[in-house]
Amino acid sequence: MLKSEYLQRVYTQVITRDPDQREFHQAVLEVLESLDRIIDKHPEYENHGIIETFVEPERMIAFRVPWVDDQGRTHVNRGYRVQFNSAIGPYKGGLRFHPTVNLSILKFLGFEQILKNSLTGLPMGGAKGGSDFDPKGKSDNEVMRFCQSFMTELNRHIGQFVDVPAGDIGVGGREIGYLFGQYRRVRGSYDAGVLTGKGLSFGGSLARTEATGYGLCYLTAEMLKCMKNDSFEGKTVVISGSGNVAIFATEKATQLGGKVVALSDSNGYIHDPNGINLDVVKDIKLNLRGRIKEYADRVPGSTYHEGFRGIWTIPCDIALPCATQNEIDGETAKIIVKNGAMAVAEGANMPCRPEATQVFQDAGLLSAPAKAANAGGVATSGLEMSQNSMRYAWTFEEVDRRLKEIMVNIFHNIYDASVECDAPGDLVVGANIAGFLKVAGVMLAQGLI
Ligand code: NDP
Ligand code: 2IT
Repeated sequence: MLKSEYLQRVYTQVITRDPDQREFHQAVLEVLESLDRIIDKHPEYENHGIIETFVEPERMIAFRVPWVDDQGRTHVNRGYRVQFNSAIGPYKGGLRFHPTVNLSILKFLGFEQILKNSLTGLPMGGAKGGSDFDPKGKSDNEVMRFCQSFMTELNRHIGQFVDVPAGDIGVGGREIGYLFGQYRRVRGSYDAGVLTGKGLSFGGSLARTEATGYGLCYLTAEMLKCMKNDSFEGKTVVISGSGNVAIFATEKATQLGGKVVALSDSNGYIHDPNGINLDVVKDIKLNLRGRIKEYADRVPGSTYHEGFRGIWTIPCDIALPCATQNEIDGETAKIIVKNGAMAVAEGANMPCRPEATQVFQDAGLLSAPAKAANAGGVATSGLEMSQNSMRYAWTFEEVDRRLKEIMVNIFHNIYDASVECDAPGDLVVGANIAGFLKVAGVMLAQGLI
């Protein structure tokens, strides 16, 4: 129950309007609980209807995506783009291709993206899109035909000054390439800044591929340094997932002196007490598009276990969930605490259920929320847009330096916000409030109501 009658009313309306959108409710409630601490100081929010406006997307686009498989059969998927908030810049956020995609998932992700993008300090609004298409087991040609059909519809809704999609689960360099090719074809114009995560030879930014995982570790390192006078050095790290975020989090955590001992996919997890051999993982996942199980066949001393949740029974000092939403529940969190972890940082979006975050906070673990911890991906997308506008490309070192600076700034901004609203060290509250104040201020200044 929220203390503020206004916030409770808004939350009740969110539930009543879309009773089935559980993930969206969860994301909204967490933010409203944080705002509950400051709402009395801001009567202008209620007077101008800011919160009820904030929780409603500016626009939701849904469309059919027909495509033909290699056997000549027609399939029809659903495509979406949720353009949530464009107060501080063009809509920006990833596309997810996964069978679980629906409006609840995309509204939760788009909502989180508004605050995340605000925290980066770059001028980007919030959006998310995608499809219930499953790229797993599809040939390159099938993925290409799907992407072409998807973009044939999406192209009219996006643009470098309008809405700039990028990757997310199931959408990586291959998909962005096909999507960009189709955009260029149907528009007859080379608008490099319309998508981010592009290939390096057609407007992509160096370090964008690495950015989310690297950024996660930069923020975690700053948190460890400032809040515990500690570092990754000598720490055991468990990372869930084995996709883009997990792979580059493993790379950076290892470079910073940590030992990553486990990775997973939706079927199961591998445990390698000697420390993950990332070359093998990259070969399996990036070259062969294989399953994480194959790691145990290739690396002596490692083991594979069915079921992705079991990864959290492996003791670690630092837990970096990098797979998907709600993978850590309260019970799992208790196991992580019991095994002696000191910090959790969310690489995935909303991987911890609210009960889990509560368990971590009650036990005194450092806990970095996704909208801050994984903001390095979209921040570097913002840097890609800057480079596209300049028609110029920075070096890897230059982009990486800017990424690191942004992540360090985010940590300090959210930490300072937590102190200012009387919840020192509660980075969930800090991130929600710091992200929100900026967007709400702009909504008021622009008279968007
Ligand atoms: P990828 O598609 O590259 O990898 C996803 C990984 O998560 C795979 O190992 C996948 O396993 C696993 N996974 C997906 N769904 C589930 C599920 N339902 N249960 C268990 N495991 C699952 O995606 P990313 O690495 O890009 O994304 C991972 C997370 O990071 C997502 O939450 C995404 O929103 C977030 N994120 C991504 C950013 C980016 O720049 N890419 C930026 C910020 C956040 P399997 O192969 O078996 O499906
Ligand atoms: O969740 C995210 O921040 C992303 N998937 C990256 C979005 C982007 O526009 O780079």
